[in-house]
Amino acid sequence: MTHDSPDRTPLSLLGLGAMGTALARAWLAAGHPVTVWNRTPARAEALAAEGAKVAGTPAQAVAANTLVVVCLLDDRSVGEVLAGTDLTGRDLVDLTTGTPAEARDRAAWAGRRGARYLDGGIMAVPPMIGVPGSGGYVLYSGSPDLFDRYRRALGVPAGTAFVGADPGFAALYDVALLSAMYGMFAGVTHAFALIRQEDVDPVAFAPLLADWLVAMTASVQDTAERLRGGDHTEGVVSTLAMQVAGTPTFLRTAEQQGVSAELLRPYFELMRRRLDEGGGAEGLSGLVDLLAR
Ligand code: FVH
Repeated sequence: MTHDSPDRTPLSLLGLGAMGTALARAWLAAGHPVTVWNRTPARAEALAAEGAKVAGTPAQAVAANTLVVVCLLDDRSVGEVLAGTDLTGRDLVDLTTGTPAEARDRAAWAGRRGARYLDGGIMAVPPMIGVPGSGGYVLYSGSPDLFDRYRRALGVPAGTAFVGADPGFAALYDVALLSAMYGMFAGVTHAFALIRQEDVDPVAFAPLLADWLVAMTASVQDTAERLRGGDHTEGVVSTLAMQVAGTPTFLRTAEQQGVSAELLRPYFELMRRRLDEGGGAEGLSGLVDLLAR
């Protein structure tokens, strides 16, 4: 295959939930021969009409192609679905969300069955799949050879980012990114709750909130630099002592607005603990070490 020729690597895809279906559609649209299997066969019907071959069993799907992609509910369902299949010589790409430990175990499990393994963490929702410029991408870790071999095919549904030979890293990065997202969602929930008791239009408030969050993202890089350098006081402008002193205002405001502080309180308690341990001159990066003990 030359660099310019289209990549039409045939593949099998097991799991046709919302994400699996979107993946199958993207590969079919790009001209890849796709064999699909799903526990509930009806979910394969529309794809068959779009050109997919439908396998009757997981074993048949695995036998059909060297490249085997699974996108199932969880790691347990991956084990169940692949249990009766012959993975010898197969290149297994697992796009099912799981923990780093599950990914490492699954990689070893696949290796004992004669397969090479690449784990994937999908940073996209189904409508972003197969849409150039959507911003969606998939984190990959595990066999670098496998990633290089299938780089172009894997790049069809979404962008790709290889994050290391340790098969657990894609899941680690995936969960780390999503955990940060939930922290942001928690803050957004509290902010909207605060204004909800008043005559404030949430739609008018939203751009202020979104812009503020974007402005604050600079703190991510600052935190990373301090973690790498090992000095949590380096270049700190807003000290932990100053920030802890301000927390009663946040709690009193919540109380006055009739809003539960249950989302804020755990973070404030962590800040207080670090301050009590002598971290008053630090920024918030010191909380990472406190949490990671
Ligand atoms: N959808 C999303 O927004 C997120 C985006 C980020 C990545 N996640 C992960 O992707 C995996 C698949 O997600 P999904 O959206 O396709 O999930 P569902 O629509 O719920 O489909 C689940 C499929 O798994 C099959 N399945 C479940 N349990 C079993 C089992 N024991 N044996 C065989 N198959 C099983 C299910 O089959 P069926 O119910 O249609 O028969 C679906 O094919 C997932 O890890 C997300 O966390 C998606």
